Amino acid sequence: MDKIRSSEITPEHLFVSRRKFLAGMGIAAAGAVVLSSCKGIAETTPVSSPTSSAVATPADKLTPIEDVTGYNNFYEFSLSKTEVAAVSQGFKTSPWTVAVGGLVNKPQTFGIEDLVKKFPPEERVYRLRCVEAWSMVIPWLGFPLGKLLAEVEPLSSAKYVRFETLYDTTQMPGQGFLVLDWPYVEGLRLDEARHNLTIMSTGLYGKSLLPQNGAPLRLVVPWKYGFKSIKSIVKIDLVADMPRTSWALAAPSEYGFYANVNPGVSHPRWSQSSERRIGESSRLPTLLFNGYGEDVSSLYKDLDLRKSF
Ligand SMILES: Nc1nc2c(c(=O)[nH]1)N[C@H]1C(S)=C(S)[C@@H](COP(=O)(O)O)O[C@H]1N2
Ligand SMILES: [Mo]
Repeated sequence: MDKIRSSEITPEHLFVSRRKFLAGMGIAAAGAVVLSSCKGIAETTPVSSPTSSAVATPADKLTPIEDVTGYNNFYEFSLSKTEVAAVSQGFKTSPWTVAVGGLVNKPQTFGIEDLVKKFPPEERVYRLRCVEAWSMVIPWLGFPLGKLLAEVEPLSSAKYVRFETLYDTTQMPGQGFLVLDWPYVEGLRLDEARHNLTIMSTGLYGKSLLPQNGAPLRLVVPWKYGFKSIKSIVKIDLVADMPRTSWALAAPSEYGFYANVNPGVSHPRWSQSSERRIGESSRLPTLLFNGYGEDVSSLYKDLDLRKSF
């Protein structure tokens, strides 16, 4: 991990809700939050072999697996990217169920093994652009979220999808940190959730996900900043109103609900016009919708792209 200089890293949370910080520390002055730490790799289990994807893959070089599995944002385990892997080692991902309900005809709870059997993983090579201005290229395994949503038959009143990560303070020490309200919550508009590029990932580089990448099941939305791609999901609800999502609640002036990658809209504390590609030496220009505009821009005809963030 020595390729990655900590001086280049701008943690998402360095601005932390003052209210929360004060509440947690019981003191009257707030500064930067102290980061914690650790490291290692968890065991893996085989997945059924992927079917090929109809989706075009980027020409970009794949990010080395060591970086994909060794440099992570997963605050439930650690605020230090290089320590998430070790702290999350041994995270229990079996048995695991995902309850899909809310405004649907057929609410159902799926076991993770049944999901993988029902929707054989396809390989999707996507760019992942973190809001902190670094990026990776990851060969995911997964299935379109739309297939899962079709199983539960959303009602016409359903307009959004709300996702929740596991809440288990015995396994996730970071859920004691006051950076976010736990469990981590994310959301999509229903048309975004049904878009073919939106997948539920169960693996990467041909293997099951490791805990640090969101095992056993995480969302991947390649045209949005990485924080939308919520990890270790246990609950999915179809809802009528825009969900209140974790980052948007913690710092509403910095993280919006849409969070579409947009080089033209700066983060209040840094530019989004370029990005550091992990494992590569030079910075790259950041692309509108992370380069997926041809596929997704039609979803945003009514959004003002000067402030879509
Ligand atoms: N539950 C949960 N999901 C999460 C996060 C998190 O802290 N908790 N971090 C997000 C952020 S900021 C990014 S950039 C991606 C990183 O995914 P990766 O570590 O698999 O590359 O996961 C996202 N999903
Ligand atoms: Mo991120």
